Amino acid sequence: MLSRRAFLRQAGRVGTGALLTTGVGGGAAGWWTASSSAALTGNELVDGFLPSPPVVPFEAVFRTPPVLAPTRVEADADYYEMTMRPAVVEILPGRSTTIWGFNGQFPGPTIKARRGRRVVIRQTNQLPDAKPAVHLHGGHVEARFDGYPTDVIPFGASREYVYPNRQLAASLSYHDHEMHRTAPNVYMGLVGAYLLEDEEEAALNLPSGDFDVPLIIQDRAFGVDGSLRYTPGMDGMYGDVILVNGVAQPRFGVANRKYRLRIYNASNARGYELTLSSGQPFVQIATDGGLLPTPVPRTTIPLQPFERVEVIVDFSSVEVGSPVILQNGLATGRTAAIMRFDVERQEEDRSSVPSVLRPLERLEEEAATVTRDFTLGMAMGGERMTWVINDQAFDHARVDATPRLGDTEIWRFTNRSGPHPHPMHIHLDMFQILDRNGAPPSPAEVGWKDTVAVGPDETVRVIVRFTDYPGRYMFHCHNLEHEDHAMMGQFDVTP
Ligand SMILES: [Cu+2]
Repeated sequence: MLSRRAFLRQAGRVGTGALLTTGVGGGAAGWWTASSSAALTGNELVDGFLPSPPVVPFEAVFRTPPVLAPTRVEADADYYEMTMRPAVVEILPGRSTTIWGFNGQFPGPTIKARRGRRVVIRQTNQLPDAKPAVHLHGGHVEARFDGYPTDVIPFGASREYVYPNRQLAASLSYHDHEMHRTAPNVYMGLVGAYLLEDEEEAALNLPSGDFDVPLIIQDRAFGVDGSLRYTPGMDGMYGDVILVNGVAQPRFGVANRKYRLRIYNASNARGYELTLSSGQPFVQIATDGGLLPTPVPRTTIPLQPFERVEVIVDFSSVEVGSPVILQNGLATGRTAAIMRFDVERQEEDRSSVPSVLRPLERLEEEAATVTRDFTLGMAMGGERMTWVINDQAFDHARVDATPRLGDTEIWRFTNRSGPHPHPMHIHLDMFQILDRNGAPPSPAEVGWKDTVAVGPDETVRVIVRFTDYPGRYMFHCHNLEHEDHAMMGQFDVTP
């Protein structure tokens, strides 16, 4: 553990120091660098910054974040304790990187939750320079446990979060949600996987154990000394080093059999179009909210920040000794390759992918009582451009929607911000996509979602039912720099 002074010295090098002094809410000019075109592909230099030190692709060994053990187990609940603290880790060979991690780990430890069993996590903040609010992304939880951006944990304090897990099995994540500071905090490492499992899914005989792995994909930039460099452009922060589970472009030695990959785009701003160099399709089995009704083969999977997919990749068609590279079709140069699977051994495979996964309860358009319109755009906020919803930056004194508990509503997101996509996230309840520009969703998008990509000039209608918990919740763009400045609103579920 670093002393506070040593830590602040490090933080200065990290580059968040400059961000911290600009304040929030629309005052400071020049919060981001001007080069938005660089941000669009992520491959050019942003305002003359040197590229990160070189990484030899596929040299580092793939790993999965450790699964956290509960500190106490009761009949219907598991208790955990985590401490958010700075830590020095080696991400680039021979260089030290200060991260902010749950338990000092980047990404944080994985929580394995069981449907119907409560999870109680006591979070302690030992970060001198952050006041996190921990949010369970995709979690169906009471407002007081949802990590409202001002419900922060001061330095040295603790806060308990209760997650009932009365929802369908899905790959969720937990991460910081501090007001106007989510982007740098998550960038520094405050994110982890939360895998909610249930008996229905376990009965399906999908690949499990060592063959069921999370891939938490993020991009980061580094200074020559190994420090994380945070220099967001207009469209957000783009790094030139791709990390999977905190490892730069790792290699994963696999058997020639099926794997279940839970793929998280946990990048601040970067979008991906995932492909396999072998040309084989992924078989998508889940969206953000868990299993699809039926598996969907896809050769390309677009994924905006904090969308997730779960896929089965069958390496049995690949000759032992051959590599398969997971690629990003949206990138060129050093960010185009994400990781490599080296098919290095034969192994029996008794898992299967059934043709029917989980019946989907469709929300009917006719059940909706209200349609709400949210136009996504840019506006001048003080002296700089800011991201807005319905021409308004986030204001925690303003409520943007007041659904009644139990009601079903249609929310229509329209993107009027030029070439920038916006992954829109709604807290509290998963939703379903009704249509994109009037066309029904593809089979890969018919499942439950908590984050939906709204592309340039696109109008996406989603349907959502507000259940169980009254109170104030957020909805926002999950490009984290957009969210912080200030493409976010709140809804107040009234009993
Ligand atoms: Cu956005």
